Amino acid sequence: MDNYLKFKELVKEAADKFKSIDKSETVRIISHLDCDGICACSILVKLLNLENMKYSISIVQQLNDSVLRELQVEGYKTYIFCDLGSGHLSTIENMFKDKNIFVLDHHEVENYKSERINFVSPHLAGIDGSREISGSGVVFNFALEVNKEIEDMAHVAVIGAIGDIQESGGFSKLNNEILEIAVRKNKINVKKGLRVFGGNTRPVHKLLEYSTDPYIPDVSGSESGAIQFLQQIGINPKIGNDWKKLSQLTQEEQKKLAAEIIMKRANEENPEDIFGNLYELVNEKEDSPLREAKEFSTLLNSCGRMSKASLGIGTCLGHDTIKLRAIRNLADYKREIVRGMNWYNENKDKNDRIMKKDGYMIINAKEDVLHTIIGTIASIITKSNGVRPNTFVLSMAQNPDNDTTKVSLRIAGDRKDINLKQLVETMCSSIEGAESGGHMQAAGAVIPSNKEEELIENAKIILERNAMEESID
Ligand SMILES: [Mn+2]
Repeated sequence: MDNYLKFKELVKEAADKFKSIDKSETVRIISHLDCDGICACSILVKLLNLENMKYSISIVQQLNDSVLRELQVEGYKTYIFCDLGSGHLSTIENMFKDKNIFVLDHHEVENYKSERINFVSPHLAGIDGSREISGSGVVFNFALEVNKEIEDMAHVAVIGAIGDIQESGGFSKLNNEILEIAVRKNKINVKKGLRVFGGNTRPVHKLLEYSTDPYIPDVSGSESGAIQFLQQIGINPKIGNDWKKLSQLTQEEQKKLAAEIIMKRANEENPEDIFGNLYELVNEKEDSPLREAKEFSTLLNSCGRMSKASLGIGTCLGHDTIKLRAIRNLADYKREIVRGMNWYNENKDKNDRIMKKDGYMIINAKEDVLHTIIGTIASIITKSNGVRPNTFVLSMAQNPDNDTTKVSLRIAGDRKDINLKQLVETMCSSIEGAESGGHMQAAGAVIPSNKEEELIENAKIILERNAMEESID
């Protein structure tokens, strides 16, 4: 059977099981903390609302034994895991013996054949879940099979896919089907534009400074470089006392800017690679961070990371007052990131908390940086000036439980041949109680805090070896 038909078949089977749930019971939903998980949860909540069903929600950063144990004692009849669970099928099946379990996910699947779980995953149908469909896309397909009115939430599944970086010059088949529904329902308008983040909300010079993909020589990573560049090409970066936004440039200026960026990128591999699709949420205000799908996804991520996932869910469901609160929360999140970067800059030349070696860097922020922010800080560091391409950045921060430590691994540049998830797995292999996860380009783990030193020792050996391999070839 065709892979896509097979996937729809899986969706239908699970949806049929869902339809037989007694509407008087409360359904337990567990979803992932990131943008995609929040979108997936929102679509499911909308479905349960449409079906007049009751629910209780938890949003978690990762599924692990202690989370599962807490859920197990709650005594619900039906549990739905979305955007997570694929790596825990055997544990779930063992712990939730006489429960009605749904796992709607797109992550890599543990090698285990479940007998009882209603499991929907693109991987079961031979479809690549990292690229072709997100967790919210899986939930959307499932929900569509139960109630066609869920089409009104198609844009949320598109935002989820964008949050999981599944858009690259367009979408592949399954995501594209969802996008087409969102366009037909007048939720999203696709247009071509400069592929820079924050066109409606950020000053032009700032979005040029922060643009690392496309990379603009002498401009990316440098505020003064960005302002100079605008002045050189005859674009005044200011309007009165305010900085100009991209949407405030005239058509003429926008064309000029695009042409000059291409010129600057003359020595790059694809200098014209500065245009891409912009996905506009047509019902949001022009200058809102909810107007453009990539920014919307960042806002949802910020809700999760500031432990305010419910604001993200309310935003996806279209509640106006909650949207305003989510936008305010985005400002708090940005402040938290600035605080984290300040900590990094104050400590980067001291050796006790930030260890800089040839080809790698190990940061232990302990409680000085929020555990949900440390991965983002590590990503920003990999993109900043002064960090050479292919440098590994391993970062750690204390979790709020005070017993465990959050670990993240990133790499500067776009080296595609190295699997960070595997490196983290290897670092953790000797550490009892460690749980690792992630993907090729961004990976992480949670370890017992009393094993930090052991992890650092392992990391030194592994990162040094991989950094050396890099310098040989
Ligand atoms: Mn996901």
